[in-house]
Amino acid sequence: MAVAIAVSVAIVLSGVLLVGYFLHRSRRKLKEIGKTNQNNEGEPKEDLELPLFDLTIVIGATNNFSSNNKLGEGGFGPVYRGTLHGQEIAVKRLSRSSGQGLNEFKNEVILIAKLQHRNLVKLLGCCVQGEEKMLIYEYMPNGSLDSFIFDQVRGGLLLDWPKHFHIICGIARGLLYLHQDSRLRIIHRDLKASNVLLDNEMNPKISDFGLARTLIGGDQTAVTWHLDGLFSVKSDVFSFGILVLEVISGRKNKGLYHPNHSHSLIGHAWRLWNQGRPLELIDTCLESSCTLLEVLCCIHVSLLCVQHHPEDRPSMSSVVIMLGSEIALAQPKQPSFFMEKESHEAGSSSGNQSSSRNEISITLLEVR
Ligand SMILES: *[C@@H]1O[C@H](CO)[C@@H](O)[C@H](O)[C@H]1NC(C)=O
Ligand SMILES: *[C@@H]1O[C@H](CO)[C@@H](O)[C@H](O)[C@H]1NC(C)=O
Ligand SMILES: *[C@@H]1O[C@H](CO)[C@@H](O)[C@H](O)[C@H]1NC(C)=O
Ligand SMILES: CC(=O)N[C@H]1CO[C@H](CO)[C@@H](O)[C@@H]1O
Repeated sequence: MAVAIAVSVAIVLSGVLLVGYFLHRSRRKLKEIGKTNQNNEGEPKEDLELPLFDLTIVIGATNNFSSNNKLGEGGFGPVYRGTLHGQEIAVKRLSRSSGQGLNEFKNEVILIAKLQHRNLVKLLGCCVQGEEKMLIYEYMPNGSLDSFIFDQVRGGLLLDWPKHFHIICGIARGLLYLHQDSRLRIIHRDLKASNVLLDNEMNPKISDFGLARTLIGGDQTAVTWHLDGLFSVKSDVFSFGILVLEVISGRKNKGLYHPNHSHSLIGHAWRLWNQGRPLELIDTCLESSCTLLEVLCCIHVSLLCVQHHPEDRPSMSSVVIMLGSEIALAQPKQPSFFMEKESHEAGSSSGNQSSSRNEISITLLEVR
């Protein structure tokens, strides 16, 4: 009897002790997690609204902006690759000339950071210190679209037609989000192959949206808007049309196609369309993998997008619907050769991004 009582008391006691021990341990663990969250340098300081990174952290992440870490040179300044807590980042170091005040800059970045869509490059935060203004983005391991589509080997071997089509549809959805579905209304104004980045699964993500406001400020953007009526959502639709033609043909819009005709991809596509042989536009390395109905639909939609009169061009919501179904489409009217010259002289170039055109082709943003 005494033994039985002693044993059961011992069992109960050890049970209580065990529970107490585990409770204590998990409490301590929670505390530790809390501590690392608070103290870890490099963590964003104001994690609620705008992650603000310290300059020393960014310098550490990018090897003090070493040339080895440089990814490229955009119209707004150089872009560096970096590593922060094991996560890869891309740091856009904005040109110092922008006259934007600190608070305005931060406010704009807060707005832009709220734009989130799987076909937009994610803005992680910014770094402001002295003269320096930087934007910190998620890193896109597969670079920009132009390095694939204008390269026969990389484009044809690594990306078959289904992937090309996936990329076209993704860009359309990202643009639709900017134009209509986001809380802000954004006109990109510089959509081109080098501004479409690819993640590790080759999903397209639009970059450089919303930069105009962060650099120039809302008021001045509004002035640009009034002076230059050409820019509207329909000019983005136009750029999208060119981009689709480039993706299908693997050629740049500004290339030379025929000595006796318009020297552009649009002119080339328009001629082939009118001669009833649009499929000749397809990049030869895509021919074996392509679905003719999808390619035809893409060519048709792109010609609708580059029509001369902006009011004839479809909205991005129509474009997304047209790409996703087999509905009958309207016959495209004469494309705009003027616009094409105007806005794409320097466009779709991967090599020379420092040309002046990029610096003024900025993004328009209106608060709804
Ligand atoms: C980073 O580089 C700049 C100029 O290249 C230099 O002045 C500065 O001291 C460097 N900073 C660090 C932390 O190495
Ligand atoms: C271009 O036009 C010229 C004269 O009009 C003609 O002789 C030539 O064959 C044409 N070139 C092509 C490639 O059609
Ligand atoms: C890039 O464009 C600038 C200005 O248009 C020009 O001065 C420069 O030579 C170009 N660079 C290349 C590599 O084409
Ligand atoms: C086609 C291509 O280059 N794909 C690469 C994209 O990035 C991932 C991750 O870095 C690579 O594994 C793929 O090979």
